[in-house]
Amino acid sequence: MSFRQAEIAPGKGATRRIMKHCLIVAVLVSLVFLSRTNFCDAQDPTRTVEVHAKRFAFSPAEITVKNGETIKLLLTSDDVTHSLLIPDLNVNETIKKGHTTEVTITPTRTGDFKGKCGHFCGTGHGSMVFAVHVTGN
Ligand SMILES: [Cu+2]
Repeated sequence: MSFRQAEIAPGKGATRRIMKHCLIVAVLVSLVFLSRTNFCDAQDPTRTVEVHAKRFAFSPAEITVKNGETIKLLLTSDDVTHSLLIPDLNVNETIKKGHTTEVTITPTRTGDFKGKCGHFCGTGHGSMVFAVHVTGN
């Protein structure tokens, strides 16, 4: 190694180290960004609806949403543990008393989607139904 190369080499190494660190930071920033993005529900909710579960009904018991609209449901229980199960919209959330469960839905087709309580909560459990009506734009 000549004197000149020895003089240059540390500078190149430092540049490589800085570039490597920048690359690592860029990858980490990308991972954080990607982890915060839910591609199924990429939009911000246009509406928030509070839904109360109480033996033996949901209130409201039905909601109407436009196809493609993103809405956030805030689920709370006024008595015991319930759940909201809407299989066709991929909703399956436990609703515990004293805790608000958030679920965001973006229907991609029109129709009436039936939901129900999926957690046995007493004799009237079978009548705890919910419906999401998805209308065209
Ligand atoms: Cu129930």
